Amino acid sequence: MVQMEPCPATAPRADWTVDELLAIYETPLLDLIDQASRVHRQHHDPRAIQRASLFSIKTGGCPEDCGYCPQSAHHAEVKLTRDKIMDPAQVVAAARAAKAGGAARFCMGAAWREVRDGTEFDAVVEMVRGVAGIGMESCVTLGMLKPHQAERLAEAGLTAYNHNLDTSPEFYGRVIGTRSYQDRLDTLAVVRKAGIKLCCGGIIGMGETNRDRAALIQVLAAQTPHPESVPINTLVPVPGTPMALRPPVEALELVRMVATARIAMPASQVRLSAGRRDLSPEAQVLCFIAGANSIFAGDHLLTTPNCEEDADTALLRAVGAHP
Ligand code: SAM
Ligand code: DTB
Ligand code: SF4
Repeated sequence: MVQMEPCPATAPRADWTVDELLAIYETPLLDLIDQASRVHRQHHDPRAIQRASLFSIKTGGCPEDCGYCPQSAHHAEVKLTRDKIMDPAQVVAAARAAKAGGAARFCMGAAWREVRDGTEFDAVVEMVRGVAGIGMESCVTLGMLKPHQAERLAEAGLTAYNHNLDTSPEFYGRVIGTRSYQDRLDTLAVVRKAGIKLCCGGIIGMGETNRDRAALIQVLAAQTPHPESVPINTLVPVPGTPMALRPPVEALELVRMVATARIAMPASQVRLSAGRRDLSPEAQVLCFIAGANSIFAGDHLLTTPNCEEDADTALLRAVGAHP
């Protein structure tokens, strides 16, 4: 049998440069969407749009100072009720309900800087085992992780670990002071080594430039293999956080970000994440055309409201989406 070389135009590349990605990001929109859509269709069924459900298993009081985040203890003016770790049985019941509502993936978030061994982590491992046991993809985001902890999560059946780089290395220090970009990269390597898939993306709308957006995608796409899942969040400006008064992002900028991520990481799942509530159905459809193939469904994200379930059902029906 003749061995076929992979098509050079679409084989995943790890050597994108920031300049190349910035040029893609700034391509006239009609051409950009067309290019991204072609790449998307070469690698995915465009009507396969996954619904993921988000659940906060430990809310608020986080020692990190992330400028965007309502859960940081540094932003004392945010009105948020802190909650300690949830009971695993309750979390698995929520996962079961999400599955019945059409979600294929259940994502659990904890407002921690890092994982500490002990009863709380034992509870998380139990949640992961329970979610895997009902046949859903599972994802957790718990902050920094040590190798033995990643191995325990892998053994419990965890599908993916979410750990966002959020923005470019250059802009990072303007957003977060309590940890470094390298800390983030180190945890990503620990996750990979344990054989867990990576869910890693970022946020637009924090005051970064187009070059910062391109630089974030450059770092993501330099991972080998690419993160299997790339969440693209738009800042949800929460009163009491330092970013509460940031001007909203133009929907077409989000379309550009999705398209650039899709072109740079053709085989990854690109997730239209926080901020979707402020998008019209038309803007969301443009994101799907440009390569987004997953949404967070459900009436809340971690601490902020999400889209109405009926509106999502109507949108997904209109585009002919199937899981
Ligand atoms: N503490 C863990 C961590 O930071 O990795 C997990 C939870 S943290 C809430 C998960 C992600 O949510 C962050 O990395 C950030 O990208 C996103 N996020 C948090 N607040 C947000 C906001 N106001 N708008 C958009 N995205 C946000
Ligand atoms: C991701 O990139 N976005 C999700 C998930 N991963 C954990 C979190 C969005 C949080 C939005 C603000 C909130 O609801 O607290
Ligand atoms: Fe803590 Fe994560 Fe929020 Fe940062 S993003 S303050 S680490 S919960």
